[in-house]
Amino acid sequence: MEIYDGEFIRELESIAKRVRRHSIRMIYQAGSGHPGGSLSGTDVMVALYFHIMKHDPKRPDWADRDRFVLSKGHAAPALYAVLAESGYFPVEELDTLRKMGSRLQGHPCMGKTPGIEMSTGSLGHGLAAGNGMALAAKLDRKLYRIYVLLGDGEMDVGETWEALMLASHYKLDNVTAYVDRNKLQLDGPTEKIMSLEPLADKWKAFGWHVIEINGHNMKEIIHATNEAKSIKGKPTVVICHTIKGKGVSFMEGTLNFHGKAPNDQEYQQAMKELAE
Ligand SMILES: Cc1ncc(C[n+]2csc(CCOP(=O)(O)OP(=O)(O)O)c2C)c(N)n1
Repeated sequence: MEIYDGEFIRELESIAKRVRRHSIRMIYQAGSGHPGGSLSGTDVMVALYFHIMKHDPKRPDWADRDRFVLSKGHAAPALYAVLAESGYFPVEELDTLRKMGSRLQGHPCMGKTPGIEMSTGSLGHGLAAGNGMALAAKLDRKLYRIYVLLGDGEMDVGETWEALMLASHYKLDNVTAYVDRNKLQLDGPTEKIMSLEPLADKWKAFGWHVIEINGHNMKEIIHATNEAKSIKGKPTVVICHTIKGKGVSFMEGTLNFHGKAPNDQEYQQAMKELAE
């Protein structure tokens, strides 16, 4: 049975391209930001907001909505672009990224920006926050689900491992974590700075159901999430193999654009590559 063929997947891919263009334009105009991790996490966020999640941009505080936490908060441009494309606020507002008085600060701020569920940016807290939301859902007998996107470098933060233990201890099967496994962090490869492998075995040992996918393949993201929804009694992690800077040739697989805006020439080239 293949219900995700053709048009539907192409539409998601086209939204993802648009989101990538927004991210690059926003960072270029702001003169600062994190292109690499925004581009690698884009496809998961697009699949979540444009297919998987139950949410209503007109009612960001709807009690039964699914919740998304961008634990790797520096990828905020991609999340803002996804929220704007969904209808949480005008697309034109994206051009105010990192400006004084803007609702779109360098890292997500709850209560300030419609659709932002948790303030993040200081790495390591997102999964713990998502666990809290998931426990609340269980206590209130609500069916909403929690989705959390983590960076792989972010997993160096100890609090993440406490959150892994807590989620399985409390059988939080309403939590799905995604690890943006682009194998690069701020200033080097993850395996050189603080090796994570065997990463899947570690999540398993902490009591999680583990799925590994190509994190740029919409079908795989959707199938993995459907599998996660069917798993009872334990949380699921989807380890998403990705490419830092995905979609812009000279940003792909490099540390150079972890936290640096493109210059004029790089911006023109990137937009050319991301054109429809
Ligand atoms: C607690 C904390 N320490 C350091 C930083 C600075 N910082 C921002 S992004 C980053 C690297 C994160 O790597 P990863 O999670 O792999 O991000 P990605 O490659 O997906 O962008 C660091 C160290 C931070 N934001 N928070």
